[in-house]
Amino acid sequence: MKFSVAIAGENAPKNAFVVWRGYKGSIAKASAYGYDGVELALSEASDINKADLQHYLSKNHMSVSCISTGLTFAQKGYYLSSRDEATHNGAMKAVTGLIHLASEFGNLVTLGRVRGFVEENQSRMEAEEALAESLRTLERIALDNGVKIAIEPINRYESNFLNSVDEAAEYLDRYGLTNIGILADLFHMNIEDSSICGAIERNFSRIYHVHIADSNRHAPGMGHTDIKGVINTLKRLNYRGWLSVEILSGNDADQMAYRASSYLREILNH
Ligand code: LER
Ligand code: MN
Repeated sequence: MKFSVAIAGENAPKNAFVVWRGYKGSIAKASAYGYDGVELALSEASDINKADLQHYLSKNHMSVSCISTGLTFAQKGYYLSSRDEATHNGAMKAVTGLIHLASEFGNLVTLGRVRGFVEENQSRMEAEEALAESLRTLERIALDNGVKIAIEPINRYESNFLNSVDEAAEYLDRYGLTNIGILADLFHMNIEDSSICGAIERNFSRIYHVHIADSNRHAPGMGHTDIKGVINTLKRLNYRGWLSVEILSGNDADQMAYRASSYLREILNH
């Protein structure tokens, strides 16, 4: 199993949920701290210079685990299920650009809050259908480009729509979105799923990516989530995807990132 850590560009806004900022320094540091790759949080493809990115990756023998779209929502305010044309079109355009970028870097795009939510005066069914229609188009673009898409269930305090892994899997099944997978974030799962290992096992064919954080959203090993149990379940199921560290980094991001990678390496080596 390979590990990555979430990073963004130097100028990413404060609400970018990443451990480090600045591609050059973050990629070098991630490599030095024992990670195999980086997860890139981008708002749109033009956030990054592809030649520079390739150079930093090659120099440090690193890969991209996935491209995450949290900033498309957090920075630009775009989301797929929106009834507002400009907001919806902005999301479609940004995600399409990120799918093209992912065809060269990581081959996976994850959709968290950019999925959207149930708006005021909108029924759940309307939000579900609007998202499904967007996903159908994106699914086709992704397939044509050899890229996978995973939606991320997000806990109830951050979103009113698709909170648990079981719920997201049921939604994808119901709308026939067979080529779309799930990003299982252990922090959200600890709040929403009846059993983290149970939900992973039940929906394993859909699990394309894992965000790893402990119950308090600090480095794995610092809370009470059974991280070892989760990793052993993933190992037993022959999980081939990435474990990507997406944590609150506290006052010392370097120390937290180092702690996370050494704890994970220790578990995987035993
Ligand atoms: C994004 O991956 C995530 O987990 C969210 O909680 C960030 O708002
Ligand atoms: Mn996450």
